Amino acid sequence: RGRAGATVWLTGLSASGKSTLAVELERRLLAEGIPAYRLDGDNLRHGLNADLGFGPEDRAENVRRVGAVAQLMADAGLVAICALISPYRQDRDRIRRQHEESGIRFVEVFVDTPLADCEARDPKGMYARARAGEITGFTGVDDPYEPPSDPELVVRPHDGTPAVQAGLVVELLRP
Ligand code: GGZ
Repeated sequence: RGRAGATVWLTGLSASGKSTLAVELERRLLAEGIPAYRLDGDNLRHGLNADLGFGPEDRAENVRRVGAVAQLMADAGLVAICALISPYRQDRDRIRRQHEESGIRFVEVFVDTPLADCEARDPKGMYARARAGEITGFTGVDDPYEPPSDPELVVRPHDGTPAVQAGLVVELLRP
C-alpha cells in the first residue's frame, strides 16, 4: 500500500463552522502535497444525496453513503474531509467501525460551537425559520444532536481561527 489515506469526519450543528474548517483543512493539506478532497453534506444533497430529506432514516442514509464514499477515497490514499451535521452517534460509530475493520484511519472532530452561537450566526436564516415553525425537525431546535462520546479532537470557537483549528487536525494526521 502506498500513501496512507484517512477520513476526517467533522460533526456539529448547522452553522457550527464545519464547512469553513473543512475548506481550510483541505487547503493546508494540498499545500503540503497531501491529496485531500472535501465531502460537504450541504453540497452533496444537491447531487449524490438529492433524493434524501431530513427524517432520521434519510439522515442515516446520507451519513452512510458519505461514509462509504469517504472510505473508498481514503483507501485510494486521499484524506477525505467530511462535513455533515451527522447528528446521530450510532450512524457515526458505524462508519468508524467500518473504517477500523478495513484498517483505515478515522478521525472524528467535534465542532463544538454552542447552539446559541450557531443561532446568532444563522447565515441562511434557517434557525429563525425553524423557531418560527416554518421548518420542522431542525437539528438543535426540534431534532436531537448527539455529541460524540470519544472524538479524536474537539474544537471550540475560542480555540482560535479556522486556520489554527485546521493546524490541530493536520498535526493529528501526521503518521
Ligand atoms: C438540519 C437542515 C435541515 C434540518 C435543511 N436540520 O447549515 P446548512 O443548512 O447550510 O447545512 C445544513 C444542511 C445539513 O445537511 P447535512 O447533510 O449535513 O445533515 S445531516 O448530516 O443531518 O444529514 C442546513 C440544511 O441542510 N438543513 N433542513 N431539518 N439542517
